[in-house]
Amino acid sequence: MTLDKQTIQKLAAYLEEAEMHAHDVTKITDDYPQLDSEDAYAIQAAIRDIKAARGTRVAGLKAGLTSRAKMKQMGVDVPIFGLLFDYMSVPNGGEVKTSELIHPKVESEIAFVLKKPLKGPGCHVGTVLAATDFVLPAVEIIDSRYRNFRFDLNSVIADNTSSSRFVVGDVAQNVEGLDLRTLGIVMEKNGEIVAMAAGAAVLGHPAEALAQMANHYGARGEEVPAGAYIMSGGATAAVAVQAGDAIHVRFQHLGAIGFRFV
Ligand code: OOG
Ligand code: MG
Repeated sequence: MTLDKQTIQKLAAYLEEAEMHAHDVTKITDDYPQLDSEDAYAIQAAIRDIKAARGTRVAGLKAGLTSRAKMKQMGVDVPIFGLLFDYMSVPNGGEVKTSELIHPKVESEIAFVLKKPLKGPGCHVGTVLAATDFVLPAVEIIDSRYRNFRFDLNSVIADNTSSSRFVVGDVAQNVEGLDLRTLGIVMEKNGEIVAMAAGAAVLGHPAEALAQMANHYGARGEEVPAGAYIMSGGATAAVAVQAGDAIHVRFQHLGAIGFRFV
């Protein structure tokens, strides 16, 4: 920790303001190069508290930068963890308003809902699968608040890992009998295939993202609660979108997700 409480608050307000007014800002490490990951997660938590004071609730948790494709695209090679809020949920078949966003991108993910809490340290793929109630297909719409979508690890953690919107599919499946490593994902934009992946693109197994999340929370004396909706991170690279674009993603065994940007 290198920042005092007041600076954490100031940077949280700076990023919250950028999100709410859909305007980009310079990355916070330009002004605070010494900022460490503890500071960054503290800023993320302060953003949560600002939103909570307005009545906004946490709707889920997410892991990010969990696939080689995403790590390479963003030049960062450590998984990160963020929050999803109630207003970010868009129904399958629905519309996303680009006027509320800065420079959105879409990525395909596998989401989990737990029946038992996960308590790190020591969680692994087996722990996660035993605690999983069901999995769902998901698409995340990320929207960095930073100019030109460029950032470093601590800046993006503070910016709530670029969380912006998410769409959950309708098909829930038990993990028994489902091999999440070979589960295929085909993402189309305006009828053209723009990205493809198998579940193993995410840390070898999407459940590994939740194991690392639980170990991260565990190191802070917190657990990942039962019932939580959790996204395991983009299996594909993220694809830039604009108003008028239609996204359609087919997930093997898990149905499809479709929505439009207006
Ligand atoms: C950070 C968020 C990454 C994912 O699934 O990898 C993320 C970013 O790329 O802006 O959500
Ligand atoms: Mg994501």
